[in-house]
Amino acid sequence: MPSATPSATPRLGIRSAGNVRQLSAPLWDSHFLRACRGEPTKRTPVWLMRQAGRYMQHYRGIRSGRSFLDLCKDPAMATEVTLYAREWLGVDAAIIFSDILVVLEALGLPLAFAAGDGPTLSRPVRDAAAVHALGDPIKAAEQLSYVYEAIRRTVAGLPADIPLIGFCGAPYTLAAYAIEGGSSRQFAHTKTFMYGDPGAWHALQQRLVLTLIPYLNAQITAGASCVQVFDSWVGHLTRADFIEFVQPHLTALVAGIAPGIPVILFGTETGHLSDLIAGCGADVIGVDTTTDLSANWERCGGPGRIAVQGNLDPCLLLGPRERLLAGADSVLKAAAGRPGHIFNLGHGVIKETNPEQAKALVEHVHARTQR
Ligand code: 1CP
Repeated sequence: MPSATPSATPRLGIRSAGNVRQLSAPLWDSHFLRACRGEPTKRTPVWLMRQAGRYMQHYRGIRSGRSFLDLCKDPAMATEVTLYAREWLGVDAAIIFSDILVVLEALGLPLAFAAGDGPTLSRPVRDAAAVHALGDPIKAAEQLSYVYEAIRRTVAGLPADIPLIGFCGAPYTLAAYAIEGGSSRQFAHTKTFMYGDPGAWHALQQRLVLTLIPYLNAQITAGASCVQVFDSWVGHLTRADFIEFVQPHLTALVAGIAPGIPVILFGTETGHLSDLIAGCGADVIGVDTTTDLSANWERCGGPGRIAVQGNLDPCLLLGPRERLLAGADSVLKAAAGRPGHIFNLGHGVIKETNPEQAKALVEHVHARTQR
């Protein structure tokens, strides 16, 4: 593989230590990775969280007759779903088809996705003994070899200038699923555990971090050239709780990821936490719909310090085309063409979305931002 030298002054970011993994020149210079590094791009890169999923007929066809987890564990199928969505939408990056919860299964928690319902983890972690009973982190990361195989196959099938994003759930959000035993609205069990036995909480966070570091690095070795950490539910915490219960662990996770590979930290309703999240070492901060993109960018240090990703309301994809495109223009206006903006939704594509709307959005962002 030909290697490339950095084509612009590296950002002030904490982790961008240059082209350490020796990415190919087309990848290094891709719109998406340039934007992650805060460098100018010929157009604003765009991808959509949950771009492969139930809103696509192709996905529903592949999924029919199989459980969601079986699909995740079949590298050929996961590759097919990832590549199809990327190509059909014409987006600037692919994200590997998988789920954040497979890590909990690999740590020994039985996981199921019942039709139409959210996930269930039938042996919730509710005390220190359950934390200690979790599996060995290195063995858990090894057990996820089907993810690495899907990444190898996907990278082989992608155009040379399209990066693949690897991902994981953040320690807080994974702990919340492990403790609740599934989805939650108020996270009462999680907070009871966290406040009631901080020692066990920190032990659980450490066990997760020790698993997620080799997991993400194996994804990078397999070919992921960026990673996104989904901290979907961390917005439920106050700043003080974030500092006490989350910050040290998220910081340790980011510090353990191979240098030179951009890290996107994403959470919803995290406007009050974004500077703290950025301070954990993110190269890119994910901005959700409820949060002002421009104000938050400045709060995290602004362009030149960090890149931003977001933040169109996914519900706009359900409405009339004109309103959708006007909404996209508002996001672009907030970013104001400043280097380091990656266009995305504020959260994942909703399953009722008409895929044509998603495709029109991608084309619109590309057309509007040619520079
Ligand atoms: O076919 C089906 O029935 C399964 C639906 C589905 C899909 C397509 C689930 C179940 N997960 C996924 C894929 C998925 N999940 C991806 C694929 C890549 C892509 O974006 O195209 C990713 C990145 C995730 C990540 C994920 N899973 C998150 C973080 C992102 C977010 O939305 O905040 C979370 C919280 C999950 C848990 C999860 N997986 C699936 C469900 C129904 C849930 C629960 C959500 C909840 O608790 O409300």
